This record gives sequence, C-alpha cells and structure tokens, in this order.
Amino acid sequence: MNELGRLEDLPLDYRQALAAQNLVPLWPSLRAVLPPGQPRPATRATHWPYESLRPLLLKAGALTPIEKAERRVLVLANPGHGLEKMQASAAMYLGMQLLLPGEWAPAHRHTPNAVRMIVEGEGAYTTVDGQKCPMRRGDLILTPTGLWHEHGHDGDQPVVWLDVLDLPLVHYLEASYHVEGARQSVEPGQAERRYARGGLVPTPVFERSSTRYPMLRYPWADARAALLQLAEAEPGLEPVQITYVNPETGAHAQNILGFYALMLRPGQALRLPARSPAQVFHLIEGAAEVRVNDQQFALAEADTCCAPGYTAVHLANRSATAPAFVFIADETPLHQKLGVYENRG
Ligand code: 1HN
Repeated sequence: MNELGRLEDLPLDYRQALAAQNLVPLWPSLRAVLPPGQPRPATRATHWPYESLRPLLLKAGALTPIEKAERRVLVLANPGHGLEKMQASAAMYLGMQLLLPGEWAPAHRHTPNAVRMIVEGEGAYTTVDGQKCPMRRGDLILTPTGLWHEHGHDGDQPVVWLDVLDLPLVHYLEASYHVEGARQSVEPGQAERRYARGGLVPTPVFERSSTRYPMLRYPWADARAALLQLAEAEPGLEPVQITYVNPETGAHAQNILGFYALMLRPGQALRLPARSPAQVFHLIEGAAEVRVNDQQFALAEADTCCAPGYTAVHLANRSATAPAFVFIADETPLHQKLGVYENRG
C-alpha cells in the first residue's frame, strides 16, 4: 500500500498557518481513521473477576455513604480506552453497583439507556416508570432512555447488580444529561405475567395503551426455564440462546444495545463468529471459559469480561455435568441501525 505523506514532511510555517485557520491535512491521519481491511479497536479483551472486585465494592459501602454517591458504583473500565473514559467498549459502559439495607438511591431520569443484571442479594427493588421491580439474582431490568428510576432496599444483606449502559455512545453524541426527580408513586403492574407466553400478545378489545417499553423486568426464573426447555427440544449440541425482546414488536428490548442469555450444555464448547459489535459476557451460573485471540479467561459465577468487535470468541463450559448460563450484552442493534453491522463468520 502507498505510503502517505507525514505531518513532519510539511514545512513548520505551513503547519502553523493551517492550525491558525483551524485546518488540518487529511493524508497524515488517513490510515489511522481508515485502517486497511478491518478496524483496530481500542477495546481490549478484559476480565473483571467478581471475587476480587466484591471486597472493594463493599469497602466503597463503608467509605462513601449513599448520599455522597447517589449511585455507589465501581466502573468496569477497559484499559484499552483509558480507565478515565469509563467505557467497556465504544458504546458500552459497565458498572457494579452496591446498595446496602435501608438505603435509597433517589429518582432521576437520563438520556442514556440502562439495564441492570442482578448479581447477589435479596430485598432490593428498582422503580422504573412507576413500576416496582423486585431485584433477584439473574433478573434483567430495563431502564430505557427518559424513564424515571430509583432504587430501594428492604432486605438485610448487601445487594449488588451489574449496570450496562450505552453511556459512552450517548456522551460521544453530546446528548447525555440527567434530571433529578421526586420519589415516584408506584402503580400496579404485571407486565412479565402479561407476556409470559411466547407468540400470544394481550389485545385489549377497546383501547390499547401504547407504551414503547411494555416489559421492564425479565425474571431469571423465566429466562432460565426457557433455555432449559429449548435445550430439551434440541437434544443435539445446537447452541441454546435467547434474546431479550420487546414482546409487542419482537425487536431488541432497547434501541442501542442488545441483550441475550446463552446456555452452554455440560462440556459444550462454542465458537461465536467474528461480528462487528463488541460484546460483554457475564456469568450468571456455572463455570465457563472465554477465549479471545490469545487471551483466555476462566469465568466464575458473577465474573464479567468483554471482547472487541471483529473477533471470534470461543466459549466453553468448564463443567462436564452442569449447564452454564451466560448473560451477553452487545452493540448489535446500534450497528444494524447504522448499517455497519458485519458478520465475518
Ligand atoms: C445511573 O443512573 C445508574 O440509576 C447507574 O442506577 C449507573 C452510570 C452512569 C450514568 C447514570 C442508576 C449510571 C447511571
């Protein structure tokens, strides 16, 4: 490929004249913004073991009262982007949040979309758009853009969850902001029961209350049962995966990030194709191995790791007797909407 001229090849006075007029020559930077063949992601395959993160998160509970934190979170930052950027990939933010018994994280709403994947503890709840959502291990709870949300805890043990947000993207778009609010009044809601049977959508005869987010809580008990039933229906070694969707439209549950649960059968190994979106893997249950290029992570329960896009990922169940359940978040809806989605096999 043709070597392009460098910035240093240009006379200093010319470079200064350009800068003085807010002008930049393209050719010295052209290969950096359009590398040959495939992107060079800053996102690095990174593993955050829960066992070593947990004591530091609990210590944050002792060091910083909730009133001084609003949200008590340790961010899972990708070193490839620089820790201060607080991003796991180009579009994904990850954080582990701690709420102690009796604490309350006040209501606000913001433009980035969030989801919570509950990691441990009983008795906490989040109220989203007036719907009180109990938080139990493995549940996925949506906090879509613009909806009021607050967290409370009536139990007696610490509760921890994984937050996944599209904050890096929305911030990059200069569209990220929040608004503080008053405590929400709770309205009764049974969304997860209304949509409990696939293919059957409740159809009010007289009036349809249209909401863009008909289901906010996806209980793990339902997702786990669905995976086990799928595995039984496909007795071979077909991979078993579900997508968290909007039950009214069948589209991804949120606009920007995609969410999935994958079951690895006992002893199963799987190669996920090289696709353009970056991915996050969080182990809900079992023991798994994740290999990305020359890096290999042994995931224990509640561990989280990420992989850049355009890279095949090898997953394996480390147990020969028990299934492993993996929660996956990725940038697929975003890439598809932008028309940059690729599957390179
Ligand atoms: C947020 O609102 C929450 O509501 C958690 O629990 C993490 C990270 C960045 C921006 C907003 C929450 C967040 C956040």
